[in-house]
Amino acid sequence: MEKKKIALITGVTGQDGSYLSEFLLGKGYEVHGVIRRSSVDYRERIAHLEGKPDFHIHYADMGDSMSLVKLVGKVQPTEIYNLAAQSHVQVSFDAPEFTADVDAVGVLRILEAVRTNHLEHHCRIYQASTSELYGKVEEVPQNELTPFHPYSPYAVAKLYGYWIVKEYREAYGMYCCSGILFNHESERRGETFVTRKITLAAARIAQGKQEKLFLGNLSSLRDWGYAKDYVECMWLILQQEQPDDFVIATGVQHSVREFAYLAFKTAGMELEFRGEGIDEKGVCVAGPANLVGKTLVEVSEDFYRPTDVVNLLGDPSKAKRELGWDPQSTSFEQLVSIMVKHDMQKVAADHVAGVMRTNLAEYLEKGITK
Ligand code: NAP
Ligand code: G4F
Repeated sequence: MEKKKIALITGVTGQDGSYLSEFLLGKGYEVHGVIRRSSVDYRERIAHLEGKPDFHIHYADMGDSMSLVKLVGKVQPTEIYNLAAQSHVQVSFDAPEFTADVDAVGVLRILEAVRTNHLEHHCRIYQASTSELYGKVEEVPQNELTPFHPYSPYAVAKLYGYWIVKEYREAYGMYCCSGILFNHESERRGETFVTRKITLAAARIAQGKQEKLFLGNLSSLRDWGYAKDYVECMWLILQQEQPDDFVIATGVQHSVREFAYLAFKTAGMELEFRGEGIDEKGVCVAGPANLVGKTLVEVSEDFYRPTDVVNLLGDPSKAKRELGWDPQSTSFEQLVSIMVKHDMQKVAADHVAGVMRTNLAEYLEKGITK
């Protein structure tokens, strides 16, 4: 009988960690997730998995080598998916040292935990690399050979992660790979990333629980895919004969403005964008009578970054060819629709906690939440 595959997932409470756990459980894996100790247990995304016989969670921290060494020794994983990170680009400007510790040195800690436990030839490692590595892009679209030009403390930290994985592959013959993933979103996306911030705001505004949405650079371009589709690639990358790095993207690009337009339209409000730069506004031109003529989207300097990555478009040809992965299985329009429909229901169900939500909306409006 084939030995059961054992996956260790760091960042299991995150968007990708939760989808990947579901995916691997479906494939018959024993799944072990790493959570960090906090005074409030935030496990909303994996609550439905707890109690399943093949799903286990453990405390450890990417900043604490000892916890990682002990955990890898205890679990004896056959595959590690290193998804844990301080993953917010704007936050990395406020907390660059923490970001470097978790997103750069954290990767090294995982690799060394595997070596310390003498698992380097038994355990395959997936590293969550990112399109942010291309940063101030040197060509469009970006593929596996495009030069990197990181453009935030987050991207610089992730660049170390990318290179240390490559180094351990060559120096020690380890099976470790990077997935260079472009932005992927979902109804589980953190609420301060631009897509989720927009879909939640559109839902709240449609239901009279928020007046306005403040955003930063509306012209920024992204290649947005659906997170549920992308976790399959993480797994496929570790099933190849030889370890290698892959760009995972849809190959389709849209602006933040286009995302907002479609999200508001899906929630029943048509926007017309007027003005430019910091003065640009999204005015409601069709929809509920009480909203027509109102400015629902404004630009705030609070959401501009000291340096911003503005032109990401991935070329997924290699993943398509070698992994047999379909980058178009969820279209941009379907993604926006999934997120808006989910958030319309969530906001409607949240009315019990209405006061709390209204306060959150005020925070969002005043620009406190990035
Ligand atoms: P996410 O939702 O922000 O999840 C990040 C996870 O990392 C959370 O589980 C978080 O735990 C955990 N974490 C943070 N610091 C930690 C620490 N010191 N020790 C242990 N765990 C820690 O991110 P995501 O969107 O799922 O992304 C997953 C990975 O892919 C990240 O590495 C991200 O940088 C990378 N990536 C994401 C995208 C994207 O578009 N989503 C694209 C390319 C690359 P808490 O719940 O306790 O905070
Ligand atoms: O949604 P974002 O914060 O995502 P960003 O910076 O692209 O990072 C995400 O994707 C990366 C992959 O490329 C991951 F590595 C990373 O972990 C994370 O998951 O911002 C997208 C764009 C930016 O250009 C930003 O300036 O949207 C622009 N934007 C405009 N207004 C805004 C806002 N971003 C945020 N978060 N909030 C705004 O109000």
